[in-house]
Amino acid sequence: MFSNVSNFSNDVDYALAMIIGISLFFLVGLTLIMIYFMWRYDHKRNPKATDIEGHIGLEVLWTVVPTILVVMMFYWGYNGYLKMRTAPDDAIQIKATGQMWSWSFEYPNGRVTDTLVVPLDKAVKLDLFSKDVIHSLYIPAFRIKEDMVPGRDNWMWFIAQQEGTYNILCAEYCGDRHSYMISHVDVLPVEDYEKWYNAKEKKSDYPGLALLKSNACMSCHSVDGTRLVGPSFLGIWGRKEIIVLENGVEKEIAVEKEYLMRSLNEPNVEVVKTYSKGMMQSYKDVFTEEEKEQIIDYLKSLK
Ligand SMILES: [Cu+2]
Repeated sequence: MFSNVSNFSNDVDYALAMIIGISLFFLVGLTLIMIYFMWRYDHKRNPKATDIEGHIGLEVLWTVVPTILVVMMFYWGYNGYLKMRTAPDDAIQIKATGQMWSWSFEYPNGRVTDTLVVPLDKAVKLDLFSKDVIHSLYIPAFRIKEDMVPGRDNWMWFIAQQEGTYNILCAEYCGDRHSYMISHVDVLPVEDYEKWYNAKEKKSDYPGLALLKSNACMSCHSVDGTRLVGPSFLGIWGRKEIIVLENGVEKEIAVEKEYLMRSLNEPNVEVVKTYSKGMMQSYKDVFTEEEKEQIIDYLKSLK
């Protein structure tokens, strides 16, 4: 009757259905009784008001029954919660990182991806990290959601029980492009997963591209000319831009190595006109000088 996509989905669906069921029963039941009383004891049928003394039996009944129901609701919730917070020791450990505005997943062999790939029927533990603000990794089909809080380690685990592709969303508002923090999890049969896991990743012609991807640069800079939070990378090399200097003076420049380097190191000093200051962090110490060169090489190629 309930979803069986992950080892938690059944429990969560059951708890939700029971709580909604109990709530609906009382909503409908109490409403009907109220309507009946309004009819039965109105002025015509019951002209003389009478005082009704307390009734021990009823008092006990409507104290005991709701107490039992509430304890049952607590039990369903607590039971599911306990399972979610008890990961098996042999779970595959994957490091999941959220940043404005993308996800990355790092596997034990060092492989890094922007979508999650997991084997069927195997326990997977995600160690959760945030590079900037609070994000929340949410896989609706698995019925799991957990916050990623910068500076505070967190984790979640699951067993995927059905092959397929399921959405990954961010469930904590984290800025302008929060709604674009979409990825997915592919659940593969074990053999296919092993094959995927052990496959050599093709080396890109541009190591700079991998650097941009793993640092979520493309969340704010498109490569197809679309205007996002920052200027598009398409055709950036040699492009004439009006930049606004710190003293507010505007100046036309051609984007070349010097400006790109400065934008990586001190991105908020000379911002291209019409774009907001303070949207980008400094990558001065994030990338080595060699990596910055590689990034610029890749940007040059985007004509
Ligand atoms: Cu987010």
